[in-house]
Amino acid sequence: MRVEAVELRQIEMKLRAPFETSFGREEDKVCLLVRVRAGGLEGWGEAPAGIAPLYNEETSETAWSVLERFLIPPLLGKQVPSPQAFAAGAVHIRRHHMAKAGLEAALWDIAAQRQGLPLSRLLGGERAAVSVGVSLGIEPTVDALLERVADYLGRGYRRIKVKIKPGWDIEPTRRIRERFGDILLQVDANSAYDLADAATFKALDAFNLLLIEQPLAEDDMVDHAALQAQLRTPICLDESIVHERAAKAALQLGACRVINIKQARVGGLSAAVAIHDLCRAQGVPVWCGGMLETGIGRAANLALTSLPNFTLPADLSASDRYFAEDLIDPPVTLNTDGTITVPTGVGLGVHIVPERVERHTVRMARFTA
Ligand code: SMG
Ligand code: MG
Repeated sequence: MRVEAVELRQIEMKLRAPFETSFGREEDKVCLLVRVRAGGLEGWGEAPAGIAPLYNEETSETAWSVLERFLIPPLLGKQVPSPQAFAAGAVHIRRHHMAKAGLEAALWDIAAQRQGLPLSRLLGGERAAVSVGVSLGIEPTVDALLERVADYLGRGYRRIKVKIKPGWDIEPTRRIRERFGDILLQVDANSAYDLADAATFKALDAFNLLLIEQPLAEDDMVDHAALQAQLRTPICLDESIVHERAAKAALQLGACRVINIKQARVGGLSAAVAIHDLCRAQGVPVWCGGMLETGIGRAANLALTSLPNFTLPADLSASDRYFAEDLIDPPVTLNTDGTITVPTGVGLGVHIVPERVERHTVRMARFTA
């Protein structure tokens, strides 16, 4: 495909309610959208880098800069044989995974359209619908959290994930178990602890959690291995798994027993599929994480989650979990059985509403051959 033009947009959308984690509180969704025109087709991708480098090192500003200066110019007017070829050609640019993933996703959208296939099929997906759960932020009180859990269970979500941090861990988990019994429950610390906090995780071990996500520093595989050896509950790594080599190292060291795959964190859908395949070969379950994506990133995540080794519920909720109005129409909705249907149209398979994209754009630039 010959790349004719690329459009970059920074998007800002009010969240329906603030989302608080161990590293901060967000009231707005901020991301970049990448729109590529190639061979007469148009593809969209989302780079979910926010305002501040709190989840990882990227921001919408760094992603914009790297896309504008280093990733987009070499593509303009050139033949790009495949999304994988783009990914391989971008390896020499260090990191900036979300920036790369946004552009690669747009190329995947086009590649799927060219073959007349839904993206899920092109990636090797098999499922028509995927099992999902909801991720709940830190609330002012445990009672407020319990109300949120009740609300989302009532909407049909079958798995609850709660954010934890020191001082907000054992008590909320215990109260959720007391009130809601044997629901599918997991916790996510976003690296807020160190190995000296092992006692907290041993206490959490009693609650029969599906997994404990990213308890320790993202670059500390050794301590994660030491902690995992003390726990019955599987540790799941999120921030630590930045590429396939990190996944290999984590599994070899016993730093986790489950992996959260986010295509944006690992540098794109190609890398995400590679990690999925590696884990599948080793009998390690994976699940699809989320970065509060708009419908555009959500559609790519749904396609990815349809691959066979995504066996635990995804952090993929309906559009109305975060947005009064999504950028796609119809929005993503939850089925009564706690699943979300994988789009079946060609490419991303969702209808992007130009007027809504325009209304939420705070910065835009077009690059042409
Ligand atoms: O997309 O529903 C979603 C959010 C899922 O909790 C979620 N993501 O560490 O897994 C994680 C967080 C990262 C984003 S926090 C702003
Ligand atoms: Mg996480």
